[in-house]
Amino acid sequence: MSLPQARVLATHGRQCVIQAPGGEPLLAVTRGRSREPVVGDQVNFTPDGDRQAVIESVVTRRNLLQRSEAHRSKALAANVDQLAIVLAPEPVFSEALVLRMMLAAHVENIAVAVIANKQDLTAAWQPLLGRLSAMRQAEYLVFEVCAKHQAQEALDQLQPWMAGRSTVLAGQSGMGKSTLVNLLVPHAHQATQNISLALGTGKHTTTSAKTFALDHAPESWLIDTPGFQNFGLAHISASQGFHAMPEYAGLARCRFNNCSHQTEPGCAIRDAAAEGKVDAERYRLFVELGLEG
Ligand SMILES: Nc1nc2c(ncn2[C@@H]2O[C@H](COP(=O)(O)OP(=O)(O)OP(=O)(O)O)[C@@H](O)[C@H]2O)c(=O)[nH]1
Ligand SMILES: [Mg+2]
Ligand SMILES: [Zn+2]
Repeated sequence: MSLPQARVLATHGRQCVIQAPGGEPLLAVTRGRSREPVVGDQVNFTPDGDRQAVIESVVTRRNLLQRSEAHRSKALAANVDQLAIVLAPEPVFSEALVLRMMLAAHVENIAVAVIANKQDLTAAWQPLLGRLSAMRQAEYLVFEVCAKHQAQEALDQLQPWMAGRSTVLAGQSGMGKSTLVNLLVPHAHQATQNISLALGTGKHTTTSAKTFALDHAPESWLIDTPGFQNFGLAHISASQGFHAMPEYAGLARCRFNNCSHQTEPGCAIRDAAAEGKVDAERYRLFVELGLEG
């Protein structure tokens, strides 16, 4: 007999909220030594009384968006179609972190778009435009929105892109991820916070990943995640990283196979950056990652 399947909407340690197609959310615990579920996982479960369930197993994942330090990895979400990296001119965003998220997605075959938010901060917006154009040149889809004051314009841009897909919103704290969720999912009621408050206490307003169904199209899911200050890529090798930079795909090979793309003669990336064929800042950030192997 096959067990019913459900989607993991949220996790709190070994406790999860799961939902079977057409069903109500259930509070679930994992049995024994089964793999720890991640938001976005499909799990097989046994119903257990009113609104409760036991997770028996986790279905093999199509992909896993994660960050990792040498001895520790942190899963963000599984079975993801696309990652929306949310950035804004305030608080200051780090393009190094943006690049790290991009690579973590690419190596798992997760499509990436950038949502540049807080377009109303006009003075700070201007300097951002050059970077957005560099991202577009690298073939990223870039949305420019003002989630707070231009709701309909933001919805018009984002809803078609999110239709029928599972989208993770990720980015530093205070960029406006939860504000976007509240826009796209009117019943979400995700807490959002004043920037000075959030930074003053060093706290993130959103503390764990949570999935919402988008009503405007079937099979559309949105996952809000907590902000972060670092995003380790210990699980990504130098060569995987190279192949995860879309703008490097058409370049000639470097003279040396093990080129670190820094000082070696005949480095195809450095030459392309010097000639303006690829963005020099993204090249600098890529080398700075120091990926090995
Ligand atoms: N000026 C302006 N402020 C905005 C905009 N969108 C969001 N904000 C504000 O930015 C602050 C942070 O927004 P959140 O949605 O809580 O940010 P978050 O990315 O979810 O932050 P964490 O949960 O900590 O990761 C809030 O005070 C929002 O009101 C916008 O378009 N313009
Ligand atoms: Mg949030
Ligand atoms: Zn090179």
